[in-house]
Amino acid sequence: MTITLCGFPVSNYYNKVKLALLEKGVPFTEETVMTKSTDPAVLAASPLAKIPFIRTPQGGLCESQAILEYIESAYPNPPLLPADPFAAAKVRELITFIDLHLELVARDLYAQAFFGGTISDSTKERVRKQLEKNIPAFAKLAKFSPYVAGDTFTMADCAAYASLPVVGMATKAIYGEDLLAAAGLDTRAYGKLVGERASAQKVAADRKAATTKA
Ligand SMILES: N[C@@H](CCC(=O)N[C@@H](CS)C(=O)NCC(=O)O)C(=O)O
Repeated sequence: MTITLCGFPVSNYYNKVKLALLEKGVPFTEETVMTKSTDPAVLAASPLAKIPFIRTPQGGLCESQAILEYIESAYPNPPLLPADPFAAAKVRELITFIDLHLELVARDLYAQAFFGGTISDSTKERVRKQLEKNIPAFAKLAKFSPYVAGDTFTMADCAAYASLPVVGMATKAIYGEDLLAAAGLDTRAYGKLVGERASAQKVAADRKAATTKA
């Protein structure tokens, strides 16, 4: 049974899934699929044409968290979730904060922060207000001791390693300060620690190669 990971290695959600696959030693291949595809085969697997999605012998699957949960159930070892149900729920809680309350909010900045576009002052204001509420809330839940959920690397680290730097860079580009750092989150030290893992090194090298090529 093989998995094909579809998307591109610059995407944070693609890299969230890729980290989990690499950490768990799941065999997979990669297929480049860009966003906004109109290919029926892509839309069959990812109806919003969002990446990443995976192809499995049973069919396609999109949404990074659904993919992580599938991988965790299909390939339980090594685990990326604690065995204790409450501890596992706390990991999922962190992922929701990272994906929904930080990354998805900051996403409205990317057009200007990364892609040379322009966003309105009202968007900048709205996003800042939201992030200034959401980041301290995340900081209350996140442990960073040394991993996001505590002493063990979990799937929350796949989300955090992939998305926190993007949130930091986007806010720095738009507001002149990294709002994560401003809230006292040392994501640089965290990134360095996770960056020592073989999985993260592969993700970072592939991201760099894809960026250089583009
Ligand atoms: N909730 C989705 C988000 C995925 C997502 O937003 N992917 C971006 C690339 S990083 C994308 O496909 N954007 C294009 C679009 O939304 O049309 C997930 O967790 O997989």
